[in-house]
Amino acid sequence: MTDTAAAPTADWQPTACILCSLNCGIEVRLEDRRIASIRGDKRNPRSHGYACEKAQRLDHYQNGRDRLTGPLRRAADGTLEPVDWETAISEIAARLGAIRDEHGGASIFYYGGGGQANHLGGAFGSATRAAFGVRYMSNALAQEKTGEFWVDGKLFGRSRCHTTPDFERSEVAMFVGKNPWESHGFPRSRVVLKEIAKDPARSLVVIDPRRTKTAQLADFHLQVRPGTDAFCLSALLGVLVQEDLLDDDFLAERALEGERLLGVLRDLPVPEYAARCGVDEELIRATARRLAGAGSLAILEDLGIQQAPHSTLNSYLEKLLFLLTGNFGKAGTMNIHTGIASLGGDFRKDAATPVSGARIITGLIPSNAIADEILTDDPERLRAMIVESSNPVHSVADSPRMREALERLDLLVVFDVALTETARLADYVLPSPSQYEKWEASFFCLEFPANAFQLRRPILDPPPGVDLLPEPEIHRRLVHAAGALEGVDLDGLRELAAGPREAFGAAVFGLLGERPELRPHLPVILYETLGATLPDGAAAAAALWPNAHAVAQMFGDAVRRAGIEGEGFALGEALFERILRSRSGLVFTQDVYEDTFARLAYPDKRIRLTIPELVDELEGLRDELEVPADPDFPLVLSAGERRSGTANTIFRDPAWRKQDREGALRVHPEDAGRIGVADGGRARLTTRRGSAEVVVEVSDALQPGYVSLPNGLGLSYPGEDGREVVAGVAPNDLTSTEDRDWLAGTPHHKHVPARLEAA
Ligand SMILES: Nc1nc2c(c(=O)[nH]1)N[C@H]1C(S)=C(S)[C@@H](COP(=O)(O)OP(=O)(O)OC[C@H]3O[C@@H](n4cnc5c(=O)[nH]c(N)nc54)[C@H](O)[C@@H]3O)O[C@H]1N2
Ligand SMILES: Nc1nc2c(c(=O)[nH]1)N[C@H]1C(S)=C(S)[C@@H](COP(=O)(O)OP(=O)(O)OC[C@H]3O[C@@H](n4cnc5c(=O)[nH]c(N)nc54)[C@H](O)[C@@H]3O)O[C@H]1N2
Ligand code: SF4
Ligand SMILES: [Mo]
Repeated sequence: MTDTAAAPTADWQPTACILCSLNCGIEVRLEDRRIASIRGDKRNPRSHGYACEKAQRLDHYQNGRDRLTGPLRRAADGTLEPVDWETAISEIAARLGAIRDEHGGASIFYYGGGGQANHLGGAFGSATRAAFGVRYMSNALAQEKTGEFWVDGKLFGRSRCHTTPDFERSEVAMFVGKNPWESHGFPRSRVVLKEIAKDPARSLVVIDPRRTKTAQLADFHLQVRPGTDAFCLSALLGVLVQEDLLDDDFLAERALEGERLLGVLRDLPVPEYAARCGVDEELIRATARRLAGAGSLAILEDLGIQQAPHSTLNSYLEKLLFLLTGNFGKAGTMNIHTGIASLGGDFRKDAATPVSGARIITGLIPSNAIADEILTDDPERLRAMIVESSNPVHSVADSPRMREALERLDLLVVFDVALTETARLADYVLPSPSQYEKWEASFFCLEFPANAFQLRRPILDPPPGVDLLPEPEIHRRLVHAAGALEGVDLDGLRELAAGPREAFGAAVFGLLGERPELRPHLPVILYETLGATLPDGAAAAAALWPNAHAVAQMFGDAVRRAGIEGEGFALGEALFERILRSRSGLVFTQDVYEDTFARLAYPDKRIRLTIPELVDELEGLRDELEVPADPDFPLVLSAGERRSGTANTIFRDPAWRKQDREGALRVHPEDAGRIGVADGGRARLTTRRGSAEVVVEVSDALQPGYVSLPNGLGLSYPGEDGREVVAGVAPNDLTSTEDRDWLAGTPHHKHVPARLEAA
């Protein structure tokens, strides 16, 4: 049920937590400008009242001391000075235009477009990119999920055939390099984990080198040696094939091209691979049998394998576990979900970056390749960059090199709410109201069978006296300053928008048919026309109107099953109206399991099991059974562990963290003992890239030889006295851009060779 009928109580206002991709629905109560009380919103159709403890700290985002108050420009003396919007926009447009005219739009790069919850503004980025001929773009997905997307594309025919686990209903739930107790990743994570753990008929399987809070609940914890998942996963698959545990009926009916893959798995030396990954062979066999015997199995992989050696191969092997056992397209298994908008790039034909030839997947350049594309004299290099809602100086591998690259650019424009590490390097900083002060939405809509979306309305005004513009308005101004909408009769369209929608739609789509170059500008055109007719200042939501119609067209039955009525155009309109009115969000599609098969993109609706490039890599694992140790860097550092005290760089104030203020390096007692450092003591951590002093937390949840640093620390933040303080270590001061997957370019953040010495 949605909440259109019941209005929220006067002082509790529905919105969402913006700290992770779940965007749990919350209700908040304000005291002056402070977010004073927060509770889970029971009406939210995804989170049903669930929220974790981090949401209680949201005021540290809303009222951070380093929030920007107006646009800034780099002055001749190198400092950032205040500037008015008109000057900033016209200068940026002139400079971007000049770079495009001299070097081509391919030299201007766009990065970001939304963090964990602010994707509405990013939807307007297509207009700015088109206005300046921008060709290359990327975002954080290109340092985690692009390998997985590539695999989806090969298995299912299209990288947008993305599968989602149904843990609510699964008999066996499996997590590979994923610690949902801390990082969530599916709705009501902790509630569901506890339910599975306490039910003797259900099992929890975890592959993680650490005994995480999730692993503590597990029935099967495969505590792999760091970076050896390819051996562990392929040994599990080897057992399935060799012990004849495959779902032959499913494979015969739904899959093709299995011969080569199954041949390799049949010959795979399970005992040697078990030894290589450090997991008892009997545990691997027992786990494989449990997976195969389960009535339903759902699996979630994440950074522990995506940001580690054999990243893309790992994603492939993970997916084979559920495919070979037939756990696909049924309750409690893996299904292909609907979506409200794409989070990827523009899906152009460019297969590789212009300078280093890195593979572009779903339109995104690997984050690790960015510096290579700038720090070169190649005439094709990137020369200007627009960063929107992202902090790449902090979040991309090798921060010092990223900093050098951004300094080398002819122009850097940064959209943000705070003076971040990246904004400090900008030529222009363009500030926006916070996500609680404007219309916003997250496009992380990944659920099945009920997929939900929430359009969030502002719950307070921007602070008095500040000079901020929401991202859609910044894009609109840039696009006009570039002259990209000249000759478009916006007044005429605005008049039509006040009348029947169908006539308005015909006019807009007629225009795009005549002038296809205007298509990327649709969000801005709608914002200026349809937007003016929407209630409560919801102009930015006009950008969602074509999405509502596209969803209605692609998934009409699923939309109607969600209780939205109509046919054709009327269904799209009804969905759009419901989006505008449902303050706590709505279920926009209600799927049936057969939809998963219908969504396969190969015309014959069959899965392709063999991915030749990755089967080659799988065969090559035999050559990696012996790995020589590096005496200079005997440890493996996991740089960027999610903890209850981390939230990417959305909270910049270290005071939000009640414990673990500096983000301790977790170390096994044996390693701590060897270098003579006690719990709470200090040590020096060194990698090939850099060195940092860390606080040590001694913990036997790790294995010897393995140390782990949290993500999101090492940010510069003004103290009470206004002086900048840095708490903890920025993980990417220690990582290198060349440590990446050969195929997708995803970084090996979880696998950095390191050494530790007493400080
Ligand atoms: N609290 C909190 N939650 C978050 C975030 C946050 O900053 N803080 N960030 C959000 C974001 S952007 C993301 S992408 C997700 C990420 O969510 P996760 O992927 O769950 O987060 P991590 O802790 O980075 O990594 C998961 C696990 O991988 C394990 N690991 C490390 N090396 C290996 C290995 O070689 N093999 C295996 N199998 N496992 C390994 C680690 O021990 C860790 O437990 O979290 C989201 N949720
Ligand atoms: N070493 C290492 N590096 C990692 C990881 C790791 O595990 N280890 N994890 C990687 C992963 S999975 C991810 S997702 C990335 C995340 O890294 P980034 O993509 O850089 O994202 P965030 O840290 O979430 O930063 C979001 C930015 O958006 C800004 N912001 C918040 N609200 C608004 C708004 O309304 N408007 C605007 N314009 N800006 C806003 C915030 O101030 C912040 O600067 O980091 C990656 N980097
Ligand atoms: S951090 Fe994630 S799981 Fe926790 S309340 Fe926020 S959105 Fe929900
Ligand atoms: Mo992420």
